[in-house]
Amino acid sequence: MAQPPLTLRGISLRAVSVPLLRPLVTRVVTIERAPLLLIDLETEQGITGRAYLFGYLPQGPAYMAPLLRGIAEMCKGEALAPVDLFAKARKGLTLMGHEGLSLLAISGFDMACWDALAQATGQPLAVMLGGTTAPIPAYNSNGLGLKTPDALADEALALIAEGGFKMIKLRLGRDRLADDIAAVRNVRAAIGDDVLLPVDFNQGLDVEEAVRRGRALDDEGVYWIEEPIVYDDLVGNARIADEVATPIQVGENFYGPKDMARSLEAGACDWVMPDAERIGGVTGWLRAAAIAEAAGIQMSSHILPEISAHLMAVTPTAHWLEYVDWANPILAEPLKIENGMAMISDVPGTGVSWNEDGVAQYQIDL
Ligand code: SMN
Ligand code: MG
Repeated sequence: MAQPPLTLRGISLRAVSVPLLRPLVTRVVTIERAPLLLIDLETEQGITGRAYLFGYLPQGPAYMAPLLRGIAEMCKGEALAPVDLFAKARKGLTLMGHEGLSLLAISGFDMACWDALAQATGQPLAVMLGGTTAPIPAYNSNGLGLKTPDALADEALALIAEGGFKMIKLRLGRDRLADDIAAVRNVRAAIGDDVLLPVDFNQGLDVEEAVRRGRALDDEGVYWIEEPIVYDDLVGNARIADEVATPIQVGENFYGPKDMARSLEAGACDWVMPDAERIGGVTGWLRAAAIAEAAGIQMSSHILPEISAHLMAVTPTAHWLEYVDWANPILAEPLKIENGMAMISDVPGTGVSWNEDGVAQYQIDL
């Protein structure tokens, strides 16, 4: 029996808190720093797989670290076959539950495993998975938070100019609908008709208000309406998708491919945008991509742009990569953007490796 080329030795973890160039001001939370958990997965053969997890809360990395250590301990000495180790880690955590933090930790472990395996084959992950490193359409999702509507126009133009982007995302959910509409109109007046403008409510509305605001936005030419209400109200989301003409976009809170299947079954969205860190890493993403293909639904990505670019390269219904620059200060080779396209580098693996000076500057206790 042919064996996978690598054996798991262990993992080491560090945490950083990186200041955002443009804070993310949303309806539900303001994020000024990116708390990241950096994973180095060591193998007996000397190859190190790397991935990072976005922690959401300042204490997020510390919540996830013990689970990751436990998974590594469980799989120590095993052949590095990511699909098998994914199943083993899930099984090992069954009594705690497969979703929530368990799945974030499994996803991080899985991403680092695939990175190591792709490095061992000498190929970029996208190529190892059977795709190419052709450029991936990306939108600039930095900034454009809940500022006063007047302050948004200059920022929108700067975001487009940064990488020749053809799409930028605006956060909505001000107290008054009229102020949200003013924000959309100010940005649209600045960027012209050719740049796509999706909006994100970050789960901030109730169903009635989402239908009211969604219908008002139907006349404003927004590209999609993201997470209008709490992510797990499928019935509510289905009503909104029914009553609002603009495509409803959800998925950053899908805990595994099954959540995507349930959401599509319920008619709770028009498009999907899973997050590699919640959908189950590379292993979960590939399964979700098959579900989106079977349903004929466009699939975008949520944050983690470096690994997501490789995944979008093998996603049959690939739509838009979400670009954020949050990890750039701690990455040796940040993802490059040219003419609004993410350029996948030709280095073996996912291309994620650390800028040790940046890590030292922003490291926090774990
Ligand atoms: C978002 C919110 C909070 C953290 C990361 C990203 C946002 C998005 O919903 O889709 O960009
Ligand atoms: Mg969102």
